[in-house]
Amino acid sequence: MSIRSCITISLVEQARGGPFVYWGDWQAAVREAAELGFDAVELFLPGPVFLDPAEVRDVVAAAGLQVAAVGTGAGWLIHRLHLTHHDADVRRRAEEFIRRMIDYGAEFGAPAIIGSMQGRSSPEVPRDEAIRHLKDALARLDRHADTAGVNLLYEPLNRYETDLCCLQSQGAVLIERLGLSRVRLLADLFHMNIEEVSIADALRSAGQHIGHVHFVDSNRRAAGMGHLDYAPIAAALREINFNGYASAEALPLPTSQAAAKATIECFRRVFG
Ligand code: LER
Ligand code: MN
Repeated sequence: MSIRSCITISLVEQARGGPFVYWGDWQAAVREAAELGFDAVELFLPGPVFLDPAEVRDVVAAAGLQVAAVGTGAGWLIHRLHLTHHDADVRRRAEEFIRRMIDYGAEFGAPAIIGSMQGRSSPEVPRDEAIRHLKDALARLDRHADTAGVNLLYEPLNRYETDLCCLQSQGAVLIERLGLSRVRLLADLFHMNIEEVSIADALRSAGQHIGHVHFVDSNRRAAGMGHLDYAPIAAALREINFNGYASAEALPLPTSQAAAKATIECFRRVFG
């Protein structure tokens, strides 16, 4: 198993207070992540035209790191777009935003993440209809990702953020029923701690569908700062031969630096 470490950097002001370790000065964050020994960074950007991909590639490569993934949640946070909205034009623009983020990530060979952009049911869109919209969009985005030569990460979220897929098994069913070739599951340990009967069993069952892990603790603080037991989680990831990134999507508490340091120490303890 060659599981690699990664840490999040957010440049989305509207997401302040959210679970991202580094904020603001992304170049300093990349350098600090490299000094601490991380393998990669995950970028949460306002959109696809915010940072020149060539500059990102240079700065990240100079630090000896990779871009592991790019988030798309700004489409929701800034533009109020999502894939299951009652307005067809909003759904169309949500898909277009994700398509452009897929292309942006492809500049680094990195998958885009669909988390909050999946949306949820509403009085106008009952859950079965919302699921239909989600399936249709995922099928088209899967083809787009394939053309761009990258995977696409789909993230089941906890019940307070979506009612579409809250379990890894529900995400796996979507992938299998639709025959998606590029979509992989994002296993966020914070959401899983709320929803799964057993985090380790859920990882084992989803198996090869898992493409990325949000490595975080029960309280959404850095790994090691809550009460998750990582030994069975690491054992399950080893069993399924997971060889992607464990990415710290965690609150910057007590500081970004302390959260980053705690994460890499926990990563080494658990996976080293
Ligand atoms: C994004 O990765 C995530 O975990 C969500 O909670 C964002 O809404
Ligand atoms: Mn997450």
